[in-house]
Amino acid sequence: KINVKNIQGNILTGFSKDFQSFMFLKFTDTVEAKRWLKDITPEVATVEELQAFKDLFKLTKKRRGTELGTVQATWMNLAFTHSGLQALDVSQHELDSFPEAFKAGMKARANEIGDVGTSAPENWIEPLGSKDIHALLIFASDSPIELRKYIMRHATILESYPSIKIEFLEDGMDRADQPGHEHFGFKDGISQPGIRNFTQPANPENPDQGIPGQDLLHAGEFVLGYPSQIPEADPEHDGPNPNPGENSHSGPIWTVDGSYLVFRRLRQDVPAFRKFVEHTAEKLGISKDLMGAKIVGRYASGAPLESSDAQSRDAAMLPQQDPGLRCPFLLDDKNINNFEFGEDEEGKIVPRASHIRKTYPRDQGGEESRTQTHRMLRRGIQFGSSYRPQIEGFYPHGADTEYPQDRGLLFLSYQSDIERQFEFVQQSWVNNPDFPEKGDGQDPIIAQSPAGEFKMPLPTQGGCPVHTLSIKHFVTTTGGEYFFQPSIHALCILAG
Ligand code: N7H
Repeated sequence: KINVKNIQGNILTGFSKDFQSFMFLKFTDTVEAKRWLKDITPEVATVEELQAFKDLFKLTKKRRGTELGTVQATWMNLAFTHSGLQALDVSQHELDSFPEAFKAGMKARANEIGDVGTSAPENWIEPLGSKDIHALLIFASDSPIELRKYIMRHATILESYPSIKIEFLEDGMDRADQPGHEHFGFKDGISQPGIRNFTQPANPENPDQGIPGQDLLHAGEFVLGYPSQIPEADPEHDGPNPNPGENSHSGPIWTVDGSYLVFRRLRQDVPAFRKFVEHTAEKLGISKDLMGAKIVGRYASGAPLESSDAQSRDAAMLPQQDPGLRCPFLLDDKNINNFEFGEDEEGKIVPRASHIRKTYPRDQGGEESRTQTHRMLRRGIQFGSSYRPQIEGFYPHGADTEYPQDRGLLFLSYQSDIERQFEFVQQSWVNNPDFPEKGDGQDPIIAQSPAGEFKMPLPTQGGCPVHTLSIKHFVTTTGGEYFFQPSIHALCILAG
């Protein structure tokens, strides 16, 4: 049974709030840091609280027939870096027992995950990646005013603890002009792994239940102390998993019910991405909509390019216009994630190096259980203002005069093993030009090399030529860190 009272809410339920802020703290006095922790632990929102809110929201929506429910909430969650746990006086023996990637921090893992060139840590925004980052407070709210008030309250609490310094504050928000869409214009936050004994499974007899295509994984993939997809006896095991694994575990015993959080500040070059899509579409004689979909694996509306329906599997006849706009049912829970890649082995419909296929290849190359050991719960949110060429034409320095092109994604993912999940995906799939097949190319959205190749079979009536496109680098890492997000019980232990 999942301990919903003990697990922080953003991990399993997800805040899903339009306004979120991230406050990075440094501790310089252990006793004071522990006192502060004791003070704020009662405010940390749990899975149980978030689920109760969701149920209430659904109920009001049903009653009022509108999503504009009156129920609103403001929440806080809390995580620590390895140096933060050290500053809280965790014993050396326990500190040593954490996994390598977490101990090293994201900056030290730059070579493993390909943060090179302009994405290299020496170009990151200070103090992101430095050992001065000890804790991360995540605030989330439906209302920007409530969020501000709540942050001010916490800033006031911090005034009574002068040894704790606010090192950095970053605001994230859903795009007002295109809600739910990231800055390149694509709907995000669609495909998430389901969790056994937590997520409602899809029911073929009742389409209102669950999301078809969302497989339910063992909770230990995302929270420590539960069965995982991998038998513990064979940590290298990457094949089908006949038996649920032993309880996933690493680090001290109090890490049970906690999760590792990967935070990445990813800047997106929207004008360059748009130009690339336009020029390439024109060169290949296809629409911009289809070109974008070939790169991402979904049209901008979120409509999947791949279909579960055999009749619409003619790769040469893919819609040129985004079908999600005309046929909103394609975006229903029933259809939006209900596909595999197995019958499109060659990537004629969804190129094998497209973003969603690289980051979760589903049944590519055989059993899906092989890829299910590398999943993450994504909790990202946008930062910066939307790119508006009309306005930026009037103001040569862009809409935001101080940082005209600083917009992108605050990527957050939860997993129980940073190396096997986030790092593996980034290194062995995304950045690897030979995955899944030799020469397929790199992920055109998030591969970190300055330039790379992207192989795109484009079926025409005459055959299926493979186009090898040279892709530039549209996403730059401007900071990041690995955190551990403890259970409520563990917060009490850390507070002493
Ligand atoms: Fe991605 N994008 O706009 O193109 N992502 N992503 N991502 N991403 C997804 O299914 C995007 C990033 C994953 O299960 C969609 O939710 C952008 C990182 C995974 O089918 C879109 C950035 C990593 C999935 C984007 C970015 C991932 C996924 C489709 C950076 C991990 C689910 C919507 C600025 C290393 C795949 C959806 C599945 C989906 C975009 C970052 C991973 C539109 C712009 C760093 C696992």
